[in-house]
Amino acid sequence: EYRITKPQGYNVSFHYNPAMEKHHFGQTHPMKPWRLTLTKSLVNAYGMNYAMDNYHPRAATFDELTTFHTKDYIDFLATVAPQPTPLDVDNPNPDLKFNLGGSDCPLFEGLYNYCSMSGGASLDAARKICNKQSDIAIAWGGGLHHAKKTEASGFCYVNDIVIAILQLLRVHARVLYIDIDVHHGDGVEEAFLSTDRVMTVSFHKYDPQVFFPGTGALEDNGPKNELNPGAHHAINVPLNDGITDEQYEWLFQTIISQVVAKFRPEAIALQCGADSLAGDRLGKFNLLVEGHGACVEYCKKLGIPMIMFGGGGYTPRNVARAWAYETAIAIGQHKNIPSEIPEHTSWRDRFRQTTLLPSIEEILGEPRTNKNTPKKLQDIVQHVSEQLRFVEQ
Ligand code: ZL4
Ligand code: CA
Ligand code: ZN
Repeated sequence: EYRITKPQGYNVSFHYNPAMEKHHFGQTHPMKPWRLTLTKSLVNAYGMNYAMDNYHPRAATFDELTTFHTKDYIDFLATVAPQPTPLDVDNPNPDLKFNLGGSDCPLFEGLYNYCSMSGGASLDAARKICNKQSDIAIAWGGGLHHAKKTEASGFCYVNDIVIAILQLLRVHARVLYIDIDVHHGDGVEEAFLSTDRVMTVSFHKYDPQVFFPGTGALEDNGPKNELNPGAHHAINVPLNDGITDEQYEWLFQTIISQVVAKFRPEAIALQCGADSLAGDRLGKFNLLVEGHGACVEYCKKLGIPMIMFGGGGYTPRNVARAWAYETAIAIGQHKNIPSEIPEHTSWRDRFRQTTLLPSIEEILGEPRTNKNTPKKLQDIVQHVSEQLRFVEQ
């Protein structure tokens, strides 16, 4: 019934491979690929598909995956036999390598297909930005920011973001990477530590002894030596539990406006991890879909070509809400769609909920205690401003 018409002169593309959802990390593993299906069904229920170019991208090839990863690692990923999920967390099979086969990065059935589809969709999005067919390209199946050159980490095996940014760098002089997942975007940061053509900015919960991956302190801005052009090009925004929309939006806009003024990116890669939302199974922030989406809206308004990636997000109904709402922001329709989720999605039956934008009380009952003091946020902004003074105009 809903059908949003295509805007003239502004192109948004949606890169989605429906075969990703068939993959399972294992019972009770937090990462649930079917959240992508839930997202897509909500996007379609609102008729947003009519306002975008929809692509079913092919899987990335071996050569595409090895633009970042080593051949050894991708060879192993492509050929290793699936293993039952280990129950003993600390003692995964000693024959396994590359940090594979533990409880975070299990060797599930179809793993290589899953990874190459995620990478393929993000690379397809990057190509549409490079050839200017899209102003915004959306790849919710990507955003797997922890994967390293030769190692899996934190539910991530292939770093589709790095592969997509390498593609953007063929055409664009400078790319800004922004990461609003509740975890530190360590894999992307590490990949570009030695170049001044990529600046990385991650907002995340930071509590090194307790919270994964334990990196991303305020003072970590890339190796500082005279010979490293990448020095000062890694920005970290460490946060505590309970941060609110108001605080997060203020930090995001204050920091990103300064970064953009100084770095003058020609393209933006935005990782939209939805585990920074209130009510997430792993994250403990108090962000609403509106607050999370305000970051996306702010980036869109910069008028710089942009890829939007997925990432974390462990309460599937909230992930779908956020990514559907952010798809609406991309096409400029978020103020026009009703918060009441269309009847035929059977959201009422499945989740006993009917709104796209629930209040914090509807999500949590009681919000998390906010452990972010105004003083701490001021100090963060102060430190970032000082770092940016080292970045050449
Ligand atoms: C699980 O229930 O902090 C994996 C992982 C599997 C099923 C059964 C096994 C039970 C929570 C997490 C034992 C699980 C123990 N199952 C996991 C140091 C850790 C070692 C592993 O959003 N145990 C590791 C990774 C993080 C650690 C977060 C975020 C990705 C992203 C982008 C990655 N790893 C302690 C935890 C479960 C599980 C339940 C889990 N793992 C929660 N946090 C982690 O940034 C996509
Ligand atoms: Ca982050
Ligand atoms: Zn995360």
